[in-house]
Amino acid sequence: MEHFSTGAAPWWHSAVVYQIYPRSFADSNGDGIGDLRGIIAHLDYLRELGVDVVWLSPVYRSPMVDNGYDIADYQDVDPVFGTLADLDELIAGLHARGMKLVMDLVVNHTSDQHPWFQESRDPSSPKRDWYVWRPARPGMEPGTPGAEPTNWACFFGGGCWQYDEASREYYLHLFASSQPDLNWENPEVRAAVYEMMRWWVDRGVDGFRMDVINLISKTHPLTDGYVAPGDEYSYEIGKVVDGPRMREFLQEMHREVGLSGLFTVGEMLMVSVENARDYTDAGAGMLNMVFAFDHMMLDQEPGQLMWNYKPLHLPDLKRTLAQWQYGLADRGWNSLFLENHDYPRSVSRFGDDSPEHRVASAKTLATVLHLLKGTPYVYQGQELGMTNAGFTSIEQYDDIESQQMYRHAIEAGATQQQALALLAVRSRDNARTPMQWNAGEHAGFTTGTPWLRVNPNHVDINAEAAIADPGSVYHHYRRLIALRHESEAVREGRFDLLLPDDDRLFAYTRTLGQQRLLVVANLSGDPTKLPAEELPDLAGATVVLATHEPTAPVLQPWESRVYALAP
Ligand code: TEU
Ligand code: CA
Repeated sequence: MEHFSTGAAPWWHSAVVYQIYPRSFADSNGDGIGDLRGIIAHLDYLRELGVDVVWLSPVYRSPMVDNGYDIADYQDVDPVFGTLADLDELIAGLHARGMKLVMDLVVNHTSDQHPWFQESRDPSSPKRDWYVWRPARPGMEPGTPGAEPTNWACFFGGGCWQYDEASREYYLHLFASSQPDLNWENPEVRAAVYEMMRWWVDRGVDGFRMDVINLISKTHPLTDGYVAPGDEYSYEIGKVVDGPRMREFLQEMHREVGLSGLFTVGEMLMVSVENARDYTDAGAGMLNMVFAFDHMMLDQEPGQLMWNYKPLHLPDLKRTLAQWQYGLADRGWNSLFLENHDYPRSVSRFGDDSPEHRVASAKTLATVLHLLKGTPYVYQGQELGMTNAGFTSIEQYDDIESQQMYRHAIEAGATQQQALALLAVRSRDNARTPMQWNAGEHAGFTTGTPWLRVNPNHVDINAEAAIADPGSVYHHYRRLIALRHESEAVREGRFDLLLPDDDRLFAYTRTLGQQRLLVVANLSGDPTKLPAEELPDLAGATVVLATHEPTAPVLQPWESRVYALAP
Protein backbone atom coordinates (compact mmCIF):
# COMPACT_ATOMS: atom_id res chain seq x y z
CA MET A 1 0.00 0.00 0.00
CA GLU A 2 2.96 2.26 0.66
CA HIS A 3 3.40 2.83 -3.08
CA PHE A 4 0.26 4.96 -3.16
CA SER A 5 1.10 7.39 -0.40
CA THR A 6 2.85 10.60 -1.17
CA GLY A 7 4.53 13.04 1.13
CA ALA A 8 3.65 12.75 4.77
CA ALA A 9 0.10 11.40 4.35
CA PRO A 10 -0.52 8.30 6.50
CA TRP A 11 -1.05 5.04 4.59
CA TRP A 12 -4.75 4.84 5.40
CA HIS A 13 -5.46 8.12 3.56
CA SER A 14 -5.29 6.08 0.36
CA ALA A 15 -7.09 3.01 1.69
CA VAL A 16 -10.51 1.65 0.78
CA VAL A 17 -12.09 -0.64 3.37
CA TYR A 18 -14.33 -3.63 2.68
CA GLN A 19 -16.64 -4.74 5.48
CA ILE A 20 -17.36 -8.44 5.85
CA TYR A 21 -20.34 -9.59 7.88
CA PRO A 22 -19.03 -13.13 8.31
CA ARG A 23 -22.36 -14.81 8.94
CA SER A 24 -23.55 -13.79 5.48
CA PHE A 25 -20.42 -13.80 3.34
CA ALA A 26 -19.63 -17.40 2.40
CA ASP A 27 -20.31 -20.76 4.04
CA SER A 28 -17.58 -23.40 3.64
CA ASN A 29 -19.09 -26.37 5.46
CA GLY A 30 -22.76 -26.45 4.49
CA ASP A 31 -24.23 -25.50 7.89
CA GLY A 32 -25.88 -22.46 6.28
CA ILE A 33 -23.75 -19.92 8.18
CA GLY A 34 -20.84 -18.02 6.70
CA ASP A 35 -17.44 -18.70 8.25
CA LEU A 36 -13.72 -17.89 8.12
CA ARG A 37 -12.86 -20.60 5.61
CA GLY A 38 -15.58 -19.18 3.39
CA ILE A 39 -13.80 -15.82 3.50
CA ILE A 40 -10.42 -17.43 2.85
CA ALA A 41 -11.89 -18.96 -0.30
CA HIS A 42 -12.75 -15.50 -1.65
CA LEU A 43 -9.59 -13.50 -0.99
CA ASP A 44 -8.80 -13.15 -4.67
CA TYR A 45 -12.23 -11.62 -5.21
CA LEU A 46 -11.29 -8.89 -2.71
CA ARG A 47 -7.89 -8.37 -4.30
CA GLU A 48 -9.48 -8.01 -7.74
CA LEU A 49 -11.90 -5.43 -6.40
CA GLY A 50 -8.84 -3.53 -5.22
CA VAL A 51 -9.65 -2.89 -1.55
CA ASP A 52 -6.82 -2.36 0.92
CA VAL A 53 -8.37 -3.27 4.26
CA VAL A 54 -10.94 -5.80 5.42
CA TRP A 55 -13.02 -4.96 8.48
CA LEU A 56 -14.35 -8.18 9.90
CA SER A 57 -17.54 -7.95 11.97
CA PRO A 58 -17.21 -10.00 15.20
CA VAL A 59 -16.14 -13.65 15.00
CA TYR A 60 -15.45 -14.06 18.71
CA ARG A 61 -17.06 -16.70 20.91
CA SER A 62 -20.63 -15.56 21.44
CA PRO A 63 -24.14 -16.81 22.22
CA MET A 64 -25.09 -14.82 19.06
CA VAL A 65 -28.06 -13.02 20.54
CA ASP A 66 -26.83 -10.00 18.54
CA ASN A 67 -24.90 -12.04 15.96
CA GLY A 68 -21.55 -11.70 17.68
CA TYR A 69 -21.88 -8.16 19.06
CA ASP A 70 -22.42 -9.97 22.36
CA ILE A 71 -19.02 -11.45 23.18
CA ALA A 72 -18.45 -14.21 25.72
CA ASP A 73 -14.71 -14.67 25.05
CA TYR A 74 -12.64 -11.93 23.44
CA GLN A 75 -9.72 -14.25 22.76
CA ASP A 76 -11.31 -17.08 20.87
CA VAL A 77 -13.17 -17.64 17.61
CA ASP A 78 -16.71 -18.93 17.82
CA PRO A 79 -16.89 -22.54 16.55
CA VAL A 80 -19.61 -21.53 14.10
CA PHE A 81 -17.02 -19.33 12.33
CA GLY A 82 -14.03 -21.64 12.71
CA THR A 83 -10.87 -21.60 14.83
CA LEU A 84 -8.02 -19.29 15.80
CA ALA A 85 -5.91 -21.20 13.29
CA ASP A 86 -8.39 -20.26 10.55
CA LEU A 87 -8.14 -16.65 11.61
CA ASP A 88 -4.33 -16.79 11.48
CA GLU A 89 -4.65 -18.19 7.98
CA LEU A 90 -7.03 -15.41 7.00
CA ILE A 91 -4.60 -12.77 8.28
CA ALA A 92 -1.73 -14.40 6.40
CA GLY A 93 -3.81 -14.71 3.22
CA LEU A 94 -4.75 -11.04 3.34
CA HIS A 95 -1.19 -9.93 4.07
CA ALA A 96 0.13 -12.07 1.23
CA ARG A 97 -2.18 -10.14 -1.11
CA GLY A 98 -1.23 -6.72 0.26
CA MET A 99 -4.39 -6.28 2.32
CA LYS A 100 -4.85 -5.67 6.03
CA LEU A 101 -7.27 -7.02 8.62
CA VAL A 102 -9.21 -4.83 11.04
CA MET A 103 -11.07 -6.58 13.86
CA ASP A 104 -14.35 -5.42 15.36
CA LEU A 105 -13.80 -4.40 18.97
CA VAL A 106 -16.96 -4.54 21.09
CA VAL A 107 -16.02 -3.26 24.52
CA ASN A 108 -18.86 -0.99 25.60
CA HIS A 109 -20.58 -4.20 26.66
CA THR A 110 -20.02 -7.95 26.81
CA SER A 111 -22.41 -10.86 26.59
CA ASP A 112 -24.14 -11.76 29.84
CA GLN A 113 -22.43 -15.15 29.29
CA HIS A 114 -18.96 -13.60 29.62
CA PRO A 115 -17.20 -14.95 32.74
CA TRP A 116 -16.63 -11.33 33.87
CA PHE A 117 -20.37 -10.75 34.02
CA GLN A 118 -21.08 -14.15 35.54
CA GLU A 119 -18.75 -13.21 38.39
CA SER A 120 -20.16 -9.72 38.58
CA ARG A 121 -23.61 -11.10 39.37
CA ASP A 122 -22.33 -11.84 42.87
CA PRO A 123 -22.45 -8.57 44.86
CA SER A 124 -19.45 -9.61 46.94
CA SER A 125 -17.29 -10.44 43.93
CA PRO A 126 -14.33 -8.19 43.08
CA LYS A 127 -15.86 -8.01 39.60
CA ARG A 128 -19.15 -6.52 40.85
CA ASP A 129 -17.92 -3.07 39.88
CA TRP A 130 -16.84 -4.17 36.37
CA TYR A 131 -20.42 -3.52 35.22
CA VAL A 132 -22.91 -0.75 35.98
CA TRP A 133 -25.04 -1.96 38.89
CA ARG A 134 -27.48 0.39 40.61
CA PRO A 135 -30.13 0.11 43.34
CA ALA A 136 -33.77 0.92 42.66
CA ARG A 137 -34.95 4.52 42.46
CA PRO A 138 -34.98 5.97 46.01
CA GLY A 139 -38.22 5.20 47.84
CA MET A 140 -39.32 2.55 45.33
CA GLU A 141 -39.61 -1.19 45.78
CA PRO A 142 -36.91 -2.91 43.66
CA GLY A 143 -38.35 -4.70 40.63
CA THR A 144 -41.65 -2.82 40.55
CA PRO A 145 -42.77 -0.74 37.55
CA GLY A 146 -40.96 2.61 37.43
CA ALA A 147 -38.34 1.62 40.01
CA GLU A 148 -35.54 1.50 37.40
CA PRO A 149 -32.58 3.72 38.37
CA THR A 150 -33.15 6.02 35.34
CA ASN A 151 -35.80 6.38 32.65
CA TRP A 152 -33.53 5.73 29.65
CA ALA A 153 -34.56 3.76 26.59
CA CYS A 154 -32.24 1.10 25.27
CA PHE A 155 -31.16 1.36 21.62
CA PHE A 156 -33.21 -1.69 20.69
CA GLY A 157 -36.42 -0.32 22.26
CA GLY A 158 -37.77 -0.69 25.82
CA GLY A 159 -35.90 0.24 28.99
CA CYS A 160 -32.16 -0.11 29.57
CA TRP A 161 -32.10 -1.56 33.12
CA GLN A 162 -32.41 -5.26 33.85
CA TYR A 163 -33.59 -6.20 37.34
CA ASP A 164 -31.62 -8.93 39.09
CA GLU A 165 -33.76 -10.80 41.65
CA ALA A 166 -30.82 -12.30 43.48
CA SER A 167 -29.14 -9.03 44.42
CA ARG A 168 -32.23 -6.79 44.21
CA GLU A 169 -30.25 -4.41 41.98
CA TYR A 170 -30.33 -3.44 38.31
CA TYR A 171 -27.63 -3.60 35.66
CA LEU A 172 -27.34 -1.21 32.74
CA HIS A 173 -27.68 -2.46 29.14
CA LEU A 174 -27.81 0.17 26.41
CA PHE A 175 -28.47 -2.63 23.91
CA ALA A 176 -30.17 -6.01 24.57
CA SER A 177 -30.55 -7.14 28.18
CA SER A 178 -28.03 -9.89 27.34
CA GLN A 179 -25.45 -7.16 26.55
CA PRO A 180 -24.54 -5.61 29.94
CA ASP A 181 -22.47 -2.39 29.77
CA LEU A 182 -18.95 -2.56 31.14
CA ASN A 183 -17.99 0.04 33.74
CA TRP A 184 -15.15 1.99 32.13
CA GLU A 185 -14.73 4.09 35.27
CA ASN A 186 -13.04 1.03 36.77
CA PRO A 187 -9.31 1.00 35.83
CA GLU A 188 -9.20 -2.80 36.03
CA VAL A 189 -11.74 -3.02 33.22
CA ARG A 190 -9.69 -0.72 31.03
CA ALA A 191 -6.48 -2.62 31.76
CA ALA A 192 -8.16 -5.93 30.85
CA VAL A 193 -9.43 -4.50 27.55
CA TYR A 194 -6.02 -3.09 26.60
CA GLU A 195 -4.32 -6.36 27.40
CA MET A 196 -6.75 -8.19 25.16
CA MET A 197 -6.16 -5.68 22.36
CA ARG A 198 -2.38 -6.11 22.63
CA TRP A 199 -2.87 -9.87 22.32
CA TRP A 200 -4.64 -9.31 18.97
CA VAL A 201 -2.03 -6.87 17.73
CA ASP A 202 0.66 -9.43 18.57
CA ARG A 203 -1.32 -11.98 16.57
CA GLY A 204 -1.00 -9.78 13.49
CA VAL A 205 -4.21 -7.79 13.21
CA ASP A 206 -3.78 -4.33 11.71
CA GLY A 207 -6.32 -2.36 13.67
CA PHE A 208 -9.76 -2.08 15.20
CA ARG A 209 -13.24 -0.86 14.35
CA MET A 210 -14.52 0.15 17.76
CA ASP A 211 -18.19 -0.57 18.33
CA VAL A 212 -20.24 2.29 19.88
CA ILE A 213 -17.03 3.59 21.40
CA ASN A 214 -18.38 6.99 22.44
CA LEU A 215 -20.69 5.26 24.90
CA ILE A 216 -17.84 4.07 27.12
CA SER A 217 -17.62 7.31 29.09
CA LYS A 218 -20.98 7.95 30.72
CA THR A 219 -21.88 11.17 32.48
CA HIS A 220 -22.02 10.36 36.18
CA PRO A 221 -24.16 10.42 38.19
CA LEU A 222 -26.64 8.74 35.82
CA THR A 223 -29.80 10.84 35.84
CA ASP A 224 -33.22 10.87 34.17
CA GLY A 225 -33.65 12.28 30.67
CA TYR A 226 -36.49 14.07 28.93
CA VAL A 227 -39.45 11.86 27.98
CA ALA A 228 -41.35 13.01 24.90
CA PRO A 229 -45.16 13.08 25.13
CA GLY A 230 -46.53 9.62 24.43
CA ASP A 231 -43.18 7.87 25.04
CA GLU A 232 -42.52 5.53 27.92
CA TYR A 233 -38.75 6.08 28.07
CA SER A 234 -36.28 8.87 27.46
CA TYR A 235 -34.56 8.88 24.07
CA GLU A 236 -32.39 11.79 25.11
CA ILE A 237 -29.27 9.85 24.35
CA GLY A 238 -27.14 12.96 24.59
CA LYS A 239 -27.05 11.81 28.19
CA VAL A 240 -25.03 8.74 27.36
CA VAL A 241 -22.76 9.66 24.44
CA ASP A 242 -19.41 11.49 24.56
CA GLY A 243 -19.07 11.58 28.34
CA PRO A 244 -16.43 13.71 30.07
CA ARG A 245 -13.69 11.06 30.02
CA MET A 246 -13.84 10.13 26.31
CA ARG A 247 -10.58 11.86 25.37
CA GLU A 248 -8.78 10.45 28.37
CA PHE A 249 -9.95 6.88 27.67
CA LEU A 250 -9.10 7.04 23.96
CA GLN A 251 -5.64 8.45 24.61
CA GLU A 252 -4.97 5.91 27.32
CA MET A 253 -6.02 3.09 24.98
CA HIS A 254 -3.85 4.47 22.17
CA ARG A 255 -0.86 4.64 24.48
CA GLU A 256 -1.36 1.37 26.36
CA VAL A 257 -2.11 -0.74 23.28
CA GLY A 258 0.34 1.06 21.01
CA LEU A 259 -2.09 2.01 18.29
CA SER A 260 0.05 4.37 16.24
CA GLY A 261 0.52 3.04 12.73
CA LEU A 262 -2.52 0.80 13.14
CA PHE A 263 -5.95 1.41 11.64
CA THR A 264 -8.58 2.74 14.03
CA VAL A 265 -12.15 3.79 13.41
CA GLY A 266 -14.55 4.52 16.23
CA GLU A 267 -18.26 3.99 15.71
CA MET A 268 -19.83 7.04 17.32
CA LEU A 269 -23.54 7.58 17.74
CA MET A 270 -24.71 11.22 17.79
CA VAL A 271 -21.16 12.53 17.70
CA SER A 272 -20.75 16.23 16.91
CA VAL A 273 -18.41 17.50 14.19
CA GLU A 274 -16.41 19.34 16.86
CA ASN A 275 -15.87 16.25 18.99
CA ALA A 276 -15.07 14.14 15.94
CA ARG A 277 -12.44 16.68 14.90
CA ASP A 278 -10.77 16.34 18.29
CA TYR A 279 -10.96 12.55 18.33
CA THR A 280 -9.41 12.27 14.85
CA ASP A 281 -6.85 15.06 15.10
CA ALA A 282 -3.62 13.49 13.83
CA GLY A 283 -1.64 14.85 16.75
CA ALA A 284 -4.08 13.92 19.51
CA GLY A 285 -3.26 10.20 19.76
CA MET A 286 -6.83 8.92 19.72
CA LEU A 287 -8.37 7.61 16.48
CA ASN A 288 -7.77 7.75 12.71
CA MET A 289 -11.44 8.39 11.99
CA VAL A 290 -14.95 7.92 13.31
CA PHE A 291 -18.22 6.72 11.85
CA ALA A 292 -20.74 9.52 12.27
CA PHE A 293 -24.38 8.92 11.41
CA ASP A 294 -25.91 12.34 10.71
CA HIS A 295 -26.36 11.50 7.03
CA MET A 296 -27.94 8.13 7.91
CA MET A 297 -30.71 9.76 9.98
CA LEU A 298 -32.17 12.12 7.40
CA ASP A 299 -35.08 9.96 6.31
CA GLN A 300 -36.65 9.71 9.75
CA GLU A 301 -38.27 11.99 12.26
CA PRO A 302 -36.11 12.70 15.30
CA GLY A 303 -37.11 11.07 18.57
CA GLN A 304 -37.66 7.35 18.54
CA LEU A 305 -34.32 6.56 16.96
CA MET A 306 -34.76 5.10 13.51
CA TRP A 307 -38.15 3.52 13.84
CA ASN A 308 -40.11 5.82 11.63
CA TYR A 309 -39.71 6.92 8.04
CA LYS A 310 -39.89 10.08 5.92
CA PRO A 311 -38.63 10.56 2.35
CA LEU A 312 -35.09 11.87 1.96
CA HIS A 313 -34.72 15.46 0.78
CA LEU A 314 -31.52 15.59 -1.32
CA PRO A 315 -30.40 19.08 -0.15
CA ASP A 316 -30.39 17.71 3.42
CA LEU A 317 -28.03 14.92 2.42
CA LYS A 318 -25.71 17.32 0.61
CA ARG A 319 -25.71 19.81 3.47
CA THR A 320 -24.95 17.11 6.03
CA LEU A 321 -22.13 15.49 4.05
CA ALA A 322 -20.70 18.95 3.27
CA GLN A 323 -20.83 19.94 6.93
CA TRP A 324 -18.58 16.98 7.75
CA GLN A 325 -16.33 17.61 4.75
CA TYR A 326 -15.79 21.24 5.76
CA GLY A 327 -15.64 20.47 9.47
CA LEU A 328 -12.81 17.96 9.10
CA ALA A 329 -11.07 19.62 6.16
CA ASP A 330 -7.93 20.76 7.96
CA ARG A 331 -7.94 18.76 11.17
CA GLY A 332 -9.27 15.23 11.54
CA TRP A 333 -10.35 12.77 8.88
CA ASN A 334 -13.71 11.47 7.60
CA SER A 335 -14.98 7.98 7.01
CA LEU A 336 -17.31 7.65 4.01
CA PHE A 337 -20.14 5.13 4.02
CA LEU A 338 -23.75 4.63 2.97
CA GLU A 339 -24.15 1.05 4.17
CA ASN A 340 -23.15 -1.34 6.87
CA HIS A 341 -24.72 -4.34 8.60
CA ASP A 342 -27.09 -2.09 10.61
CA TYR A 343 -28.83 -0.24 7.77
CA PRO A 344 -30.88 -1.02 4.70
CA ARG A 345 -29.20 -1.35 1.31
CA SER A 346 -28.27 2.06 -0.10
CA VAL A 347 -29.59 1.39 -3.59
CA SER A 348 -33.01 0.63 -2.12
CA ARG A 349 -32.85 3.49 0.35
CA PHE A 350 -31.19 6.41 -1.47
CA GLY A 351 -31.27 5.12 -5.06
CA ASP A 352 -33.86 3.30 -7.14
CA ASP A 353 -33.75 -0.49 -7.03
CA SER A 354 -36.21 -1.00 -9.91
CA PRO A 355 -34.77 -2.99 -12.84
CA GLU A 356 -34.72 0.21 -14.89
CA HIS A 357 -32.53 2.29 -12.57
CA ARG A 358 -30.80 -0.08 -10.15
CA VAL A 359 -27.44 -0.24 -11.91
CA ALA A 360 -27.17 3.46 -12.69
CA SER A 361 -28.33 4.58 -9.26
CA ALA A 362 -25.97 2.18 -7.44
CA LYS A 363 -23.08 3.49 -9.53
CA THR A 364 -23.97 7.11 -9.01
CA LEU A 365 -24.34 6.72 -5.25
CA ALA A 366 -20.88 5.13 -5.30
CA THR A 367 -19.47 8.01 -7.36
CA VAL A 368 -20.73 10.78 -5.10
CA LEU A 369 -19.48 8.94 -2.01
CA HIS A 370 -16.06 7.79 -3.28
CA LEU A 371 -15.07 11.17 -4.67
CA LEU A 372 -15.42 12.80 -1.25
CA LYS A 373 -12.43 13.32 1.01
CA GLY A 374 -12.01 10.56 3.57
CA THR A 375 -11.76 6.78 3.74
CA PRO A 376 -14.49 4.96 1.80
CA TYR A 377 -16.12 1.79 3.10
CA VAL A 378 -17.73 -0.83 0.89
CA TYR A 379 -20.14 -3.14 2.67
CA GLN A 380 -20.25 -6.66 1.22
CA GLY A 381 -22.65 -6.81 -1.72
CA GLN A 382 -22.81 -3.04 -2.08
CA GLU A 383 -20.34 -3.43 -4.96
CA LEU A 384 -22.96 -5.62 -6.68
CA GLY A 385 -25.81 -3.21 -6.06
CA MET A 386 -27.52 -5.74 -3.77
CA THR A 387 -31.01 -4.63 -2.70
CA ASN A 388 -33.22 -4.86 0.39
CA ALA A 389 -34.45 -8.29 1.48
CA GLY A 390 -38.10 -7.97 0.51
CA PHE A 391 -39.34 -9.94 3.53
CA THR A 392 -43.09 -10.01 4.05
CA SER A 393 -43.58 -11.91 7.32
CA ILE A 394 -42.04 -11.52 10.78
CA GLU A 395 -40.84 -15.16 10.65
CA GLN A 396 -38.42 -14.25 7.87
CA TYR A 397 -36.55 -11.84 10.15
CA ASP A 398 -33.79 -12.97 12.48
CA ASP A 399 -32.31 -9.73 13.87
CA ILE A 400 -32.96 -9.06 17.57
CA GLU A 401 -33.48 -5.35 16.99
CA SER A 402 -36.07 -6.05 14.29
CA GLN A 403 -37.87 -8.56 16.51
CA GLN A 404 -37.89 -6.17 19.48
CA MET A 405 -38.96 -3.17 17.43
CA TYR A 406 -41.76 -5.21 15.84
CA ARG A 407 -43.03 -6.24 19.25
CA HIS A 408 -42.86 -2.68 20.60
CA ALA A 409 -44.67 -1.34 17.53
CA ILE A 410 -47.49 -3.86 17.95
CA GLU A 411 -47.70 -3.11 21.70
CA ALA A 412 -47.91 0.60 20.87
CA GLY A 413 -50.96 -0.07 18.68
CA ALA A 414 -49.52 -0.58 15.18
CA THR A 415 -51.15 -3.20 12.97
CA GLN A 416 -49.05 -6.16 11.80
CA GLN A 417 -49.13 -4.67 8.33
CA GLN A 418 -47.81 -1.31 9.56
CA ALA A 419 -45.08 -2.91 11.64
CA LEU A 420 -44.01 -5.08 8.70
CA ALA A 421 -43.98 -2.07 6.38
CA LEU A 422 -41.58 -0.34 8.76
CA LEU A 423 -39.32 -3.39 8.98
CA ALA A 424 -39.29 -3.63 5.20
CA VAL A 425 -37.60 -0.22 4.94
CA ARG A 426 -35.71 -0.15 8.26
CA SER A 427 -34.65 -3.63 9.31
CA ARG A 428 -30.98 -4.46 9.62
CA ASP A 429 -31.71 -7.83 7.98
CA ASN A 430 -32.06 -5.94 4.69
CA ALA A 431 -28.26 -5.79 4.64
CA ARG A 432 -27.70 -9.23 6.12
CA THR A 433 -29.13 -11.52 3.45
CA PRO A 434 -26.44 -13.85 2.10
CA MET A 435 -23.86 -12.54 -0.34
CA GLN A 436 -24.93 -13.29 -3.90
CA TRP A 437 -22.04 -15.10 -5.56
CA ASN A 438 -23.81 -16.68 -8.53
CA ALA A 439 -27.19 -17.49 -10.07
CA GLY A 440 -27.23 -21.03 -8.68
CA GLU A 441 -28.94 -22.52 -5.66
CA HIS A 442 -28.71 -20.27 -2.57
CA ALA A 443 -26.68 -17.86 -4.70
CA GLY A 444 -23.58 -20.00 -4.17
CA PHE A 445 -23.48 -18.88 -0.55
CA THR A 446 -24.03 -22.33 0.93
CA THR A 447 -24.78 -25.91 -0.05
CA GLY A 448 -27.02 -26.18 3.03
CA THR A 449 -29.97 -24.13 4.24
CA PRO A 450 -29.02 -20.44 4.59
CA TRP A 451 -29.59 -18.95 8.07
CA LEU A 452 -31.41 -16.01 6.45
CA ARG A 453 -33.38 -16.17 3.21
CA VAL A 454 -31.34 -15.49 0.06
CA ASN A 455 -32.77 -12.69 -2.06
CA PRO A 456 -34.49 -14.30 -5.07
CA ASN A 457 -33.02 -11.58 -7.28
CA HIS A 458 -29.66 -13.35 -7.06
CA VAL A 459 -30.47 -14.94 -10.40
CA ASP A 460 -29.74 -11.52 -11.93
CA ILE A 461 -27.68 -9.76 -9.26
CA ASN A 462 -24.58 -11.77 -8.41
CA ALA A 463 -20.79 -11.53 -8.43
CA GLU A 464 -20.24 -13.96 -11.28
CA ALA A 465 -22.53 -12.04 -13.62
CA ALA A 466 -21.11 -8.69 -12.48
CA ILE A 467 -17.51 -9.71 -13.12
CA ALA A 468 -18.44 -10.83 -16.63
CA ASP A 469 -20.22 -7.56 -17.45
CA PRO A 470 -17.93 -4.52 -17.99
CA GLY A 471 -20.94 -2.24 -17.44
CA SER A 472 -21.73 -3.65 -13.98
CA VAL A 473 -21.85 -1.87 -10.63
CA TYR A 474 -18.89 -4.05 -9.60
CA HIS A 475 -16.63 -2.70 -12.36
CA HIS A 476 -17.66 0.83 -11.50
CA TYR A 477 -16.47 0.22 -7.93
CA ARG A 478 -13.19 -1.18 -9.24
CA ARG A 479 -12.66 1.99 -11.25
CA LEU A 480 -13.52 4.25 -8.30
CA ILE A 481 -11.11 2.39 -6.03
CA ALA A 482 -8.35 2.54 -8.65
CA LEU A 483 -8.98 6.26 -9.16
CA ARG A 484 -8.47 6.93 -5.44
CA HIS A 485 -5.20 5.03 -5.53
CA GLU A 486 -4.00 7.00 -8.56
CA SER A 487 -5.20 10.48 -7.78
CA GLU A 488 -3.84 12.64 -5.03
CA ALA A 489 -6.63 15.14 -5.72
CA VAL A 490 -9.18 12.45 -4.78
CA ARG A 491 -7.30 11.65 -1.59
CA GLU A 492 -6.27 15.07 -0.40
CA GLY A 493 -8.04 17.73 -2.49
CA ARG A 494 -10.15 20.44 -0.91
CA PHE A 495 -13.91 19.88 -1.12
CA ASP A 496 -16.34 22.58 -2.27
CA LEU A 497 -20.07 21.98 -2.61
CA LEU A 498 -21.91 23.43 -5.62
CA LEU A 499 -25.67 23.82 -6.17
CA PRO A 500 -26.56 23.21 -2.50
CA ASP A 501 -30.30 23.73 -3.00
CA ASP A 502 -30.76 21.71 -6.18
CA ASP A 503 -33.05 18.80 -5.34
CA ARG A 504 -31.83 16.54 -8.15
CA LEU A 505 -28.17 17.33 -8.74
CA PHE A 506 -25.26 16.59 -6.42
CA ALA A 507 -22.23 18.57 -7.61
CA TYR A 508 -18.89 19.40 -6.01
CA THR A 509 -15.26 20.08 -6.78
CA ARG A 510 -12.04 18.70 -5.33
CA THR A 511 -9.02 20.97 -5.66
CA LEU A 512 -5.34 20.26 -5.11
CA GLY A 513 -3.02 22.95 -6.44
CA GLN A 514 -3.60 23.12 -10.20
CA GLN A 515 -5.59 19.87 -10.23
CA ARG A 516 -9.33 20.26 -10.10
CA LEU A 517 -12.00 17.57 -10.30
CA LEU A 518 -15.69 18.25 -10.85
CA VAL A 519 -18.30 15.68 -9.83
CA VAL A 520 -21.80 16.08 -11.26
CA ALA A 521 -24.50 13.56 -10.47
CA ASN A 522 -28.20 13.30 -11.17
CA LEU A 523 -29.80 11.70 -8.10
CA SER A 524 -33.22 11.52 -9.68
CA GLY A 525 -35.14 9.51 -12.23
CA ASP A 526 -35.63 12.54 -14.51
CA PRO A 527 -33.24 13.79 -17.18
CA THR A 528 -31.73 16.97 -15.75
CA LYS A 529 -29.90 19.78 -17.51
CA LEU A 530 -26.60 20.93 -16.04
CA PRO A 531 -26.83 24.65 -15.18
CA ALA A 532 -23.67 25.71 -17.05
CA GLU A 533 -23.75 29.22 -15.59
CA GLU A 534 -23.51 27.85 -12.05
CA LEU A 535 -20.77 25.30 -12.73
CA PRO A 536 -17.05 25.65 -13.52
CA ASP A 537 -16.13 26.03 -17.20
CA LEU A 538 -16.06 22.64 -18.94
CA ALA A 539 -13.97 23.89 -21.87
CA GLY A 540 -10.93 21.63 -22.11
CA ALA A 541 -12.21 19.31 -19.38
CA THR A 542 -11.80 15.56 -19.74
CA VAL A 543 -14.10 12.86 -18.38
CA VAL A 544 -12.23 10.72 -15.88
CA LEU A 545 -15.08 8.38 -15.00
CA ALA A 546 -18.75 8.21 -15.93
CA THR A 547 -21.82 6.02 -15.61
CA HIS A 548 -23.11 6.75 -19.14
CA GLU A 549 -21.69 7.80 -22.48
CA PRO A 550 -21.48 11.54 -21.67
CA THR A 551 -23.78 13.58 -23.89
CA ALA A 552 -23.63 16.99 -22.20
CA PRO A 553 -25.41 19.13 -21.16
CA VAL A 554 -28.21 16.83 -19.95
CA LEU A 555 -27.69 14.15 -17.32
CA GLN A 556 -29.79 11.05 -17.87
CA PRO A 557 -31.67 9.55 -14.88
CA TRP A 558 -29.06 8.63 -12.22
CA GLU A 559 -26.16 9.60 -14.47
CA SER A 560 -22.92 10.86 -12.94
CA ARG A 561 -19.60 12.09 -14.32
CA VAL A 562 -16.23 13.01 -12.91
CA TYR A 563 -14.40 15.66 -14.93
CA ALA A 564 -10.79 16.74 -14.69
CA LEU A 565 -11.04 20.48 -15.34
CA ALA A 566 -8.51 22.30 -17.49
CA PRO A 567 -6.05 24.23 -15.28
O1 TEU B 1 -24.37 -0.52 16.45
C1 TEU B 1 -24.80 0.59 17.19
C2 TEU B 1 -25.90 1.21 16.43
O2 TEU B 1 -25.72 2.26 15.88
C3 TEU B 1 -27.13 0.41 16.24
O3 TEU B 1 -27.65 0.03 17.45
C4 TEU B 1 -28.10 1.19 15.47
O4 TEU B 1 -28.59 2.24 16.26
C5 TEU B 1 -29.25 0.31 15.06
O5 TEU B 1 -28.82 -1.00 14.94
C6 TEU B 1 -29.78 0.73 13.70
O6 TEU B 1 -30.91 -0.05 13.38
C7 TEU B 1 -23.37 -1.34 16.89
C8 TEU B 1 -23.27 -2.53 15.95
O7 TEU B 1 -22.91 -2.07 14.69
C9 TEU B 1 -24.58 -3.26 15.97
O8 TEU B 1 -24.62 -4.31 15.02
C10 TEU B 1 -24.78 -3.79 17.36
O9 TEU B 1 -26.05 -4.40 17.47
C11 TEU B 1 -24.68 -2.68 18.41
O10 TEU B 1 -23.58 -1.80 18.21
C12 TEU B 1 -24.46 -3.30 19.77
O11 TEU B 1 -23.18 -3.86 19.83
CA1 CA C 1 -20.44 -22.53 8.01
